[in-house]
Amino acid sequence: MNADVRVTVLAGGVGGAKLAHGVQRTGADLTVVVNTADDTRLHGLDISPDLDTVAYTLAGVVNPETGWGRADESFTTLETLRSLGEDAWFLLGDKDLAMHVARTAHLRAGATLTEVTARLAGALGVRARLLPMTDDRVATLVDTPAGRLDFQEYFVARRHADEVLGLTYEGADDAAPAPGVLDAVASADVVLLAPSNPFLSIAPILAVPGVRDALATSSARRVAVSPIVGGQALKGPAAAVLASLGHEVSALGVARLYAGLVDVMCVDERDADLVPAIRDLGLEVLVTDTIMGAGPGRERLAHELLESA
Ligand code: FO1
Repeated sequence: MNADVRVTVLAGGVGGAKLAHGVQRTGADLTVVVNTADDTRLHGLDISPDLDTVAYTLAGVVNPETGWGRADESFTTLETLRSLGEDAWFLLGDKDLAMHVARTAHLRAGATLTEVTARLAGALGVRARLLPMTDDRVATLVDTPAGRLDFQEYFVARRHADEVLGLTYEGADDAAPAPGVLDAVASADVVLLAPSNPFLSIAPILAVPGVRDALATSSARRVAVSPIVGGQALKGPAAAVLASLGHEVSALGVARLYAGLVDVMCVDERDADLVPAIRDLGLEVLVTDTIMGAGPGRERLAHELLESA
């Protein structure tokens, strides 16, 4: 019904995937620009967790309990790796491993991440454009009291329990936006900043040279959805990271980060009291139920965001 409305979603993992799924269900012409600074290499394989989370979600094959990985998964290969003495701490299912094997093979043969992503997402049946933020290597490094950690070491191996003292998006300054990314931000009708972690998911995308400017000067209506509801993160360490980096843990704290980059801040009904302060930042505010459950809830939120735009 909205096939002529071009919507670009800036997304990290699970929250970004759910919102993109909602937009897909509205029938809009969807492009998703995905964080790749969580990417890692394990067992010799190139793993792009956020790209895969979005692809699996849009294809309808994601594990509904975790929001990442595949549904109806088995772990025979991982268990066998462990029996061979390998340190297999990152849960890679057998079906999921096939994705990493194929990605790694194509990258080693000289394909770009953009090309491999289009090919694999297409094979899964995804019709939306799925774009990595860059084809270059960018890595989020997390400074903690235990030292500097690779992202997945911080996030999965140590269960994001360490205090975050600082973040570095290594390689970002020298990275180029992937083909299509700047155009998707500059010339969409609507750009949505998903309720993903502002520092761990959205900031790495904005750190790729050109992306922040493209968003700031885009002709699109730009709407950000707060990942903080009632002072708590919807998922993961967003609240802890905001607090430890000195930001207010609220939708207002998130709005301060995005002021100047978006037109509209979408906050949950529980945060309606923050509306005047967010308006004072020069932002319009959409107040609604931002909790996305399964498909219908995602589509409802996407409809409201597109209507407000
Ligand atoms: N998250 C976890 O908490 N534990 C895991 O073992 C894990 C494995 C995993 C494998 C493939 C994949 O695509 C994602 C995976 N995730 C896992 C999620 C992922 O590491 C994070 O949610 C994102 O990087 C943060 O956006």
